[in-house]
Amino acid sequence: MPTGTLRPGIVHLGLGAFARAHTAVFTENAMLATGSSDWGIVGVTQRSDTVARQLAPQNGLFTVAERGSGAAPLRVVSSIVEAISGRDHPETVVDRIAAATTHVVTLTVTEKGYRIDPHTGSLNTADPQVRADLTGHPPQTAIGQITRGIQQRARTGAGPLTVLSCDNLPGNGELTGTLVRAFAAALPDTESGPLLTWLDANVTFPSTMVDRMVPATTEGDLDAVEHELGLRDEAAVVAEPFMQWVIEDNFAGRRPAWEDAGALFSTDVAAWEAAKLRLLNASHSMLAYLGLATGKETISDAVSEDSFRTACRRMLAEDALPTISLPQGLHGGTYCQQVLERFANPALGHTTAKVGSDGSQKIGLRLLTTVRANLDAGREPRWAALAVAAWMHHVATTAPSDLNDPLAAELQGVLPASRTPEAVVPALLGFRSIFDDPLGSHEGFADVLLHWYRIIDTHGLDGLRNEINHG
Ligand code: CS2
Repeated sequence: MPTGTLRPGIVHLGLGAFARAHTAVFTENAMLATGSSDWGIVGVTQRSDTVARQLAPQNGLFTVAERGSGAAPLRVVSSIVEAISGRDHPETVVDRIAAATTHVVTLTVTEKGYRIDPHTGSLNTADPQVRADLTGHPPQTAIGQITRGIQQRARTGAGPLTVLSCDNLPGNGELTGTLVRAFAAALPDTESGPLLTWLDANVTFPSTMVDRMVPATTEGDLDAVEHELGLRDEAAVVAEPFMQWVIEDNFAGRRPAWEDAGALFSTDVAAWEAAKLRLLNASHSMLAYLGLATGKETISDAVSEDSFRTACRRMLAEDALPTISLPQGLHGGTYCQQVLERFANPALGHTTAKVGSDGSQKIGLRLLTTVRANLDAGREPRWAALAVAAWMHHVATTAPSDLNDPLAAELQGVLPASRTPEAVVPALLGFRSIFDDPLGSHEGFADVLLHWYRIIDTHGLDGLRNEINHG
């Protein structure tokens, strides 16, 4: 699209590679399909200002390079009209959310960006940054930014707003609404009362399910794009050809015609999200931790190990599929087959380290849901337990400074000095932010975890091959 002609209509929080390769592309496609120019995106980076700095000299333009079979030619995307560093310009972020021209706030801030208290499922008001945001400092957390923006809209009468979470969390819309309301309720009474009344009447939080594998861009990717494009694009992203977006149609005001760009509007987003988390993301995590335990650098390397593919297939077929309700239009067997084919894309370079990061935030949603459902039904979640044991092994064998997880220090804190399987498994099972009661004290689960942990720790890849193939 010609740059400079778009009007901003969306504020996006969390301008990482995923947002550029997914949300920005769907939005540009919707504008191209309808001829609308109302949906320019104001992108906000959260903790690091790198992407804002990369995009600024390029007028927000960036390249999407699809990798793998069926890849489209390079594409320059122009739907981002402004890129702001939220860390450095928090007041501007609030102003943009509060602008009357803004109708939708989208967010991809990853699981940890929501600041959820694992014990209550609501906002962690003990988090130092949440506390600072509540005291009236220019907000730095996504929930603080959104709530302060809504508060300013209420004061200025800027009109309704839709907040659209695009992160891998079940019921992400409802959850975001709960967190925003919890933030509003924690403000002084004089502020919270009017804010909550306005919010209830003017703001909605639809749920969505997003899907596209987008690895972190490497220098090698940038060089390859430069070679193909003839220009250096510091903000280029690589992605698989596949992309999907399922959205609950509950908008407070105007929205882009994302359906004209291939998004599916559905009343059953919860089922789509559960299927994605417990099939795709669960097996992604399983491959990541099995790969990390056996020196495999990428997801495609991990899935090309026959025994790991078998373990994934069996987890999907025996543990996950029997315990979820699929949305209409999704065929479980076909979906699982496609997911494994997508993982095998050798051109993507999706690293096991990246997918394995932030495990404390991911395994509960992806794997322990399935574990619980099986235990409740009196079945042993043998394969899901393998993935959890591999995560435990990753936590216990990674140097503290290398463990990429917001709870790294707390996890290190519960690990015993002796790293034997018999010591590590119960110690991590006692970590209540992840394994609540009764799961953390379930003997059958502890036994199957210990079984797998011993094999990984003592016999490595050969032991895994033997046990998976003959188990
Ligand atoms: C991955 C996801 O990094 C991860 O945890 O499992 O980012 C995955 O690539 C996406 O959800 C695919 O849509």
